Amino acid sequence: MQKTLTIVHTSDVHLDSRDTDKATDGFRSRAERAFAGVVDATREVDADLFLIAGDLFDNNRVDDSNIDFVYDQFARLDCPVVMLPGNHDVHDESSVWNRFDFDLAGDHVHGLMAHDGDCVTLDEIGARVWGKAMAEHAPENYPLTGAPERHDRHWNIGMAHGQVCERRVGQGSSPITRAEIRASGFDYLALGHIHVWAEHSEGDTVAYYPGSPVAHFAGANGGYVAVVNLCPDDGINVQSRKVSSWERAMERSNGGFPF
Ligand SMILES: [Mn+2]
Repeated sequence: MQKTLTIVHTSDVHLDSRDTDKATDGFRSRAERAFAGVVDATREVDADLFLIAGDLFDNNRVDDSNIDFVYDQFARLDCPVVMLPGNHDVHDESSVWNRFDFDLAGDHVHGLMAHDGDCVTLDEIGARVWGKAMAEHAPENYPLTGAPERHDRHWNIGMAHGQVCERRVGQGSSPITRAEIRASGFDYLALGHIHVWAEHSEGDTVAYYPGSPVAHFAGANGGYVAVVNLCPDDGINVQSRKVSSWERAMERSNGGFPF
């Protein structure tokens, strides 16, 4: 049965330890620092569920130390974590996800890794989370095709990494049409790929891109996560929460001199 839930939703962290010249506060990169900030926010709001909608890793060749960093961050959480690959960490033969050890990450960590769609049922919080791992970021990859029927006893959560558009034709890779969102049956659709905050709700489905939590990747007004409250009586409320700031990144990248 549906219960009141709080979800923290992020995407597009682009973890890559090569950004070492921006190391501060014990982190090796702005992406690491921002991701730790996302985990801090997840703890602070006492989230029931943490969603990462693609591009957690910047590419499939990232050093194993980046994966170890993610294990360490997930060890700070006790809520379920559900992750979907994106186009930078695409789920192919050479995928970083083939090196990710879910046993090491912990029982609370789940990946949606099937190319025809995967669904995690979390009865303890009354939620089902569906998403389809992309094998290739291509115009023929349709992130919402094959979504399951609704289960009315659960919150029906979708995850999709791609570009929201009017029509598939001529709209680039991994298209997600407005009509597909409207017909999806999801209560909440956790989008990823676009680096700035944007709402794409359609019909009864609330849908957001939270943008990258790394302000440096998102522009002057970036650096947010989405905090999603789902309430059986009052519906779904989504708020942005700042986890990193451009000013701070600029200040730090100039040796602490603010200008
Ligand atoms: Mn992407």
